[in-house]
Parts: sequence; C-alpha cells; structure tokens
Amino acid sequence: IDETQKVIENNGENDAGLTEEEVVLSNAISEGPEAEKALQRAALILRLREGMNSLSRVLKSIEKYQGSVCHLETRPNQNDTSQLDALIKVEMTRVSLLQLIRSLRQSSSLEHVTLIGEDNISAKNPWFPRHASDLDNCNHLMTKYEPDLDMNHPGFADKEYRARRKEIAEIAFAYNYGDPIPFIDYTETENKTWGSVFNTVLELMPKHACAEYCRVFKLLQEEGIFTSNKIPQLEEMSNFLRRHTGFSLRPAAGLLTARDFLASLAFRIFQSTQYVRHKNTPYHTPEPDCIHELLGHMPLLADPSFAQFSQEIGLASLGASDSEIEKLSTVYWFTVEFGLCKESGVVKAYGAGLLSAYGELLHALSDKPELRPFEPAVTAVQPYQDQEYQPIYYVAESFDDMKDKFRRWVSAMSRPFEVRFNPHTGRVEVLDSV
Ligand code: HBI
Ligand code: NLE
Ligand code: FE
Repeated sequence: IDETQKVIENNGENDAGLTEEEVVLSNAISEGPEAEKALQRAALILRLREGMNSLSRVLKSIEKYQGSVCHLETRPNQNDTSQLDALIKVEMTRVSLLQLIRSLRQSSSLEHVTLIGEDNISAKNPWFPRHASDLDNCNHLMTKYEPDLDMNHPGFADKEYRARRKEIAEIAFAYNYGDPIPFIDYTETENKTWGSVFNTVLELMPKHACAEYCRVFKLLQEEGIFTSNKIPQLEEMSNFLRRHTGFSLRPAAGLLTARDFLASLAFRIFQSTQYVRHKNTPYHTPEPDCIHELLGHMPLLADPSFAQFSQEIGLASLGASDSEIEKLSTVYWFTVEFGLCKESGVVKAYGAGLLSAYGELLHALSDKPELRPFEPAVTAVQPYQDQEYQPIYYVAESFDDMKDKFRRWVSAMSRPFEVRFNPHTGRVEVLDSV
C-alpha cells in the first residue's frame, strides 16, 4: 500500500479529501507494482464558479502535478448559467491524481470536484436510449444551413418563410413519446412545392428508381397517401409504416446530431422534419425537409429488408465512440441517403437524398459522377460534403449483399458489449461481453 492510500485509510474522508468510493475507483484505475510511476487516465467533473477564470487555475494545477489534459469539455451549468461545468480527462500518476483532487477541493472557486474512473464514462457504461421513450432526450440539433443563420439559405431573406419554420419547429420541441403527431395545415405554396417535386419524381421513377421503391410508391398511391395535390401528414404515414415494417415517425425540429438521429433507428423510429423546403429550390436542398423524408425515405422504410438494414445501423450506433459514429453516419450517407444499386446490370437509385431531389437524381445517373462499389470499410472513411451534389456515389450489388457486407464490417467494431432489440418489450438489452 502506498503512503497516500494509508493516509486515506487512516484518516477517513475529510483529511484525504476523497470519498471511500473514489478510493476504490482510483485503486481500480491503477494496480500493480509499477502503478506508482505508471500514467493513468481519469476523468474529473468540476463545477467552476468563476467560469473560464477558474478553468485556467484548474489547468495550472494539473500542470503542477505533471498531469496532461487529454480531453476537455465545458458547458453552462443547467441550473445556474453563471457557472460552468467542465469535464476534464487527465493522464497522470495515481499519487499525483490524488494530490490534485485534494488541492482542487480546497479551492474556493470550485463548487464540486468529482472523480470518475475513465471506464465509467467511456466504453463500458455509456448512456444511450434503452427504450423509444428515452428518445425524448435525443433531439440535439446541429446548427447548419438554417434559414435564420445562413445567408445562402433561400429562406434567409424571406421573413414569412422563417416565421413558418419556427412555428413548425415548435411542434417538434413540444413533442413527447406516445403523442399523436400534430396535424399541419400546409399552405397552398407548400402543397404546390410538394406537387412539383412529386410529379417530377413520378416521371423519372420508372427509369431511375429501384424496384422496392417503385413497389411501395404504388401502394402509397393506392391508399391515397401519395397524391400530387397535398403533402401527406406524418401521422398517416407513420401508421402506414407501422403496418408494413413496424417503423414509426416522430417529429424532428431540424438536422439532429448523427448520434441522436441514428439512435432512434435502433427502435425502428425515424425522426422526421415537418417543414417544407423554400419554394425557390424544389429540385434540391441541402437540409432534410418533409418532402425529402416523405418522398425519399418512406417507401424504403416500408420495405422489410431495408427496414432491417436501417435498424441495424441504429443498433450499431448505441454507445459507439465518436469516431465510430462518424463512420456509421458516413455509411448511412452513402447508402440510405445517396445509395445506388444494380438491377439486372442497370444502375438505379435507392438513396432518399436522390429520390427527393430530382436535380441530383439526374446528376447521379448521368456520366458526371464517379461510381464505386460499396465496401463498408472504404466507404466509411470517404469524406463528403453536404451542400452540393455528390461527386462520388457507391453502388451496392443488391440489398442483401449490402446488408451482408455491412454486418461483417460492423461486427469488427470495438464496442465491449452487444446490444439486442427485444421486440416484445421494445427495449434494447445489453449483453456484457466482459
Ligand atoms: N437529422 N432530422 C434529421 N434528418 C436526417 O436525415 C439526418 C439528421 N441528422 C444526421 C443525418 N441525417 C445524417 O447525415 C447522418 O449523419 C446520420
Ligand atoms: N438533397 C435532399 C433533397 O433536396 O431532397 C435532402 C438531403 C438531406 C440529407
Ligand atoms: Fe435523409
């Protein structure tokens, strides 16, 4: 037992400044004869009373104890925004770590200092939704290409459009699991924008869309959900999906973070925007809108094999590291959003971003872009941009082949546990593999 630990054991919590639990944790972080000199990783959560000023003092202390910072995040405290919460991951010897914590706890500019073992906050026990109702906490938005913020957005100078977007976003913010999706009384302009995209896609479909898309499209027409004169309501579309694949919809206010967006797929829930693109750009918009969701995504989400593939991407994302999320979302991008596939030797579109944007659909199937065979390990690291038409597309041999390759690739991911969706309870179960 080293000296520090003796002190802790003899004097109890107050003198050492560590709770019993933390002593156990810090022991778990490091064990063995070389432990004293070995560098360990640990995470600290701090409440900073004087914001960034106290942060610089904390960093100086870490330096003083010869630790290095591997990761740092701050955010305003939820109850008191004048205070800052900081998550700091450090690398240092265990003895120094204990000294550091003690010295931080004596500082009057810090309200709380909590030590968490590295394992607790990363791979082994991360928080992720276990049931569809947990998705109420998974709607973090990305601020990208918004009419309020982006001068290049066609709605930037259109006050009426911006007000309408706000009104519709409010519905998504207020939505809770289990609520019926509120009805939207779309304006004549909005229905007309839908109509012009719908009619163009209808015309291009026989030549350019994959067979599964065409099959469900026809069903949707027969049921009166797909018509050229009115935008389908998310609620009726959700009920249609539920009958075919058990997928359902929940309204999203805009572009969600990839982690939140992918997580919902694990529960066969698709987060769908409800606003309509600006009338000046019917042929293509970089951000998802309900024309994209309805015309692009819905037909394939009603196809059993494709629904299965979508859920599997979602399951793979639960508790994944940031870099794995990045890879999964890139695979999603080049398949679900912009995928091409072969049908008796002819290349067809199945990606939703193509089937809702006739400008890009024609581009994708022209001789301009480069086509490459879908190969998850390669596709997953292909950089892409999300503002213009894609210069590269990936072509799947078939849905089955794509699923097969995806499964093999995903099984090599490093998550230290397995997840399984239990359809009877609607819960994700975690099978610890350690
Ligand atoms: N959010 N609302 C919404 N709709 C999407 O299609 C969407 C998203 N966030 C991220 C995303 N798509 C993809 O680019 C992948 O990163 C998952
Ligand atoms: N570019 C698509 C469209 O215009 O419908 C939307 C893509 C969303 C990722
Ligand atoms: Fe999409």
